[in-house]
Amino acid sequence: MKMSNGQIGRRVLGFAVAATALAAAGTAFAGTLGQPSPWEVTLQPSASPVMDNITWFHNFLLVVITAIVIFVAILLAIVAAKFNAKNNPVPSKTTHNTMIEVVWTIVPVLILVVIAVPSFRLLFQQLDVPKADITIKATGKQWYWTYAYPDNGKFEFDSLLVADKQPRLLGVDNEVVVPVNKIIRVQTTAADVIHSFAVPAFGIKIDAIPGRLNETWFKATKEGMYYGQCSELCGKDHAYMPIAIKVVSDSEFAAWVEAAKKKFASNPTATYASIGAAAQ
Ligand SMILES: [Cu+2]
Repeated sequence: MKMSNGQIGRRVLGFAVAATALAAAGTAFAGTLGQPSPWEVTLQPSASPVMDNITWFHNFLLVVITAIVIFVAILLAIVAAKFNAKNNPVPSKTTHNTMIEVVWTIVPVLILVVIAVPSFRLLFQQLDVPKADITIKATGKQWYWTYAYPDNGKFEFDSLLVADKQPRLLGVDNEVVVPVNKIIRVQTTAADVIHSFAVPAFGIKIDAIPGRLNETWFKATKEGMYYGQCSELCGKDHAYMPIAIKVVSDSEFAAWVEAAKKKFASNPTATYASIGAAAQ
């Protein structure tokens, strides 16, 4: 199919308008803390030091790749315009240029080093768990999560999707509750197949693997509700095992722990609590 210049112009204009609209929508709807928004194209707003750094690193890389893409596109345009068969009928026979070969080897290496330094720093921050104030254990099951609080009375409860609760497909019956500005260590495992514990606003995503105990951490810096989802294909209801974390003040957390100890004491699935009690 051959297009006229007018058609090409209109198509390019169409793409530009669509891209601008998408970017504008992204900026307009990027603001909901703790949950996704319609037409969101950016990362969710950050609520932890790790996510602050992930967001910074993402924006930094966006600048780097944009500069590289523009630079390469300009070079390609120059080559296509100046050195096509019509404009350059007698091509140069040059095969080597030491200077340019050194530059196009060294410069990409330097760019990679500049990217690697903050990248490794971020990896260490994510994987090197600081001294934790509270540990919670999340066990992935087909298709819900079970949470245990070994430091706060050893109770355990299941957290299941509630179909008509908002936000849609994220609301659960029993939310995880943690105090604000405290280091929370999250240990993950699974009872059946591999699941993955992910909460975008905290910048955490870690596999929950049967027979293994993985760990990660977060420090929520703002009170509120935060939602995540299982992020490892785990069967037919993979999309229906959300993660809901409520971040509250220290006193609210203490009150919740007291209530939860009673509420979940008779939980028939509370194997962790019963085994823990029997062992003592
Ligand atoms: Cu899962």
